Amino acid sequence: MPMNRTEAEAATAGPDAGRRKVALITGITGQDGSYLCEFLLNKGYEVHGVMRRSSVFTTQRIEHLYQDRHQSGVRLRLHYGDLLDAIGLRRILTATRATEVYNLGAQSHVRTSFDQPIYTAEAVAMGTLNLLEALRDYRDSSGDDVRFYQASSSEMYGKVCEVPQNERTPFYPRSPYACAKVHAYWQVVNYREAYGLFACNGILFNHESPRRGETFVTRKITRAATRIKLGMQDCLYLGNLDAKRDWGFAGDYVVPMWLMLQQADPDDYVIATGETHSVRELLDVAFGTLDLDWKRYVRIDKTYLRPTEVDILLGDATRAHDILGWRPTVSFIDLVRMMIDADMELARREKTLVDAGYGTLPGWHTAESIYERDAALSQLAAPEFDEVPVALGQHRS
Ligand code: NAP
Ligand code: F7E
Repeated sequence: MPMNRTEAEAATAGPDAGRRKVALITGITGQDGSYLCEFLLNKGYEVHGVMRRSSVFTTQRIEHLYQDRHQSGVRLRLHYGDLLDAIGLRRILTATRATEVYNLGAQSHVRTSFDQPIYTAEAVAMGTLNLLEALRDYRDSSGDDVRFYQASSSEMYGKVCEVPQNERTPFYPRSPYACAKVHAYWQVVNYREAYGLFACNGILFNHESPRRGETFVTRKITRAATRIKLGMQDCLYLGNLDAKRDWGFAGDYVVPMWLMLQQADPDDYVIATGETHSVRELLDVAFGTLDLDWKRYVRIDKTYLRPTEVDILLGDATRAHDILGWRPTVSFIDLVRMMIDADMELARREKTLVDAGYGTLPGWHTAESIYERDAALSQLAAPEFDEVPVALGQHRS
């Protein structure tokens, strides 16, 4: 009978209590990477992050955790690398001697994956394979025990075969992103079965936070609603308002990533809240919190429709409850309010600077930001998508 470990038990007991605690995170600059990094540092881990070289800073989400490497006792270190560079990943493994590897790096935007299918497949599918190969080689040559977490996605269920979805529900991917995630999922299972790698898939349903990228629908809505409230934006363009998602809080969802790697045996787990809500309901809560009627401000732009849509996602996380002892702590309404509060603070700062004639700080959105950038994007993308036989209300198959 395998021993199951909840968070409290895993932190204090068990045969692996004396293991070195060194984590390597790809995608550390992303939403989940930042929460996971925080969580692991609090657990006493030495954390190494893989980040891509960029001409601008991409470390805003981990700025509060960063320590200058010249200080003593530094436990967070960043390494330049890319999932497309297998040899670079192999070198980072040797240099860090990581005991747990969390693969969160990805081109993670579903709509964008229709514009960049090959790049998305390279980063998501081949990137995961590159990392698995680097890991297998590292383990075999060093003899060190390494555990691997893969950021799998509820998008793999796509045109869902059943509601709710659990670990046994068949996949039916509906985007280049989802197809690439299915490939990565099965590579992880195969490395576990073929090479005995301790490798787990976390099949995570949508999770959001104030750190969510601003082009995902939750953050796009909370950013716009707060800016509209302060008179800094006058409308919001969206796509399919009927889609339903099982939205949870990202801070909650990094806990089971770690828990999966503390179990006696590797396995795959669905992580979800067990509630689903439409984009319309999201609009009701977000704008309602600010005493605004979203119907006055929201317009439909078909650029944001997808050639193939995922209509409904609803997860059944019974296995994670029973085996990992994990449950979400933040409700849908509290999540949206948390994001509204954080974005209201951002909008107020933005407005203060604009009113004082200073524009905004670097990296912040100015008056010609989300609204006009999205409008510009839609002009670029519209002709291509005109040819796709989807229209509002007709895109469901
Ligand atoms: P995110 O905010 O978009 O972050 C993605 C991260 O991946 C960023 O740090 C990005 O770096 C990095 N990255 C992109 N391409 C890379 C490459 N070629 N090599 C190395 N790093 C690369 O995504 P997230 O919401 O934190 O999600 C984390 C992971 O969970 C992703 O794999 C996503 O597909 C998956 N997932 C997310 C959800 C969700 O609801 N959030 C649900 C299920 C699964 P830059 O900062 O340089 O762009
Ligand atoms: O869309 C609809 C859209 O882009 C949610 C990623 O983290 O979760 C995420 O993928 C829904 C879709 O997330 C707009 O059509 C309407 O039905 O916020 P999203 P996603 O596609 O569910 C999964 C689990 C992942 O793994 C992914 O990495 O909202 N929607 N209007 C819109 N979506 C966007 N982005 N923008 C709109 O204007």
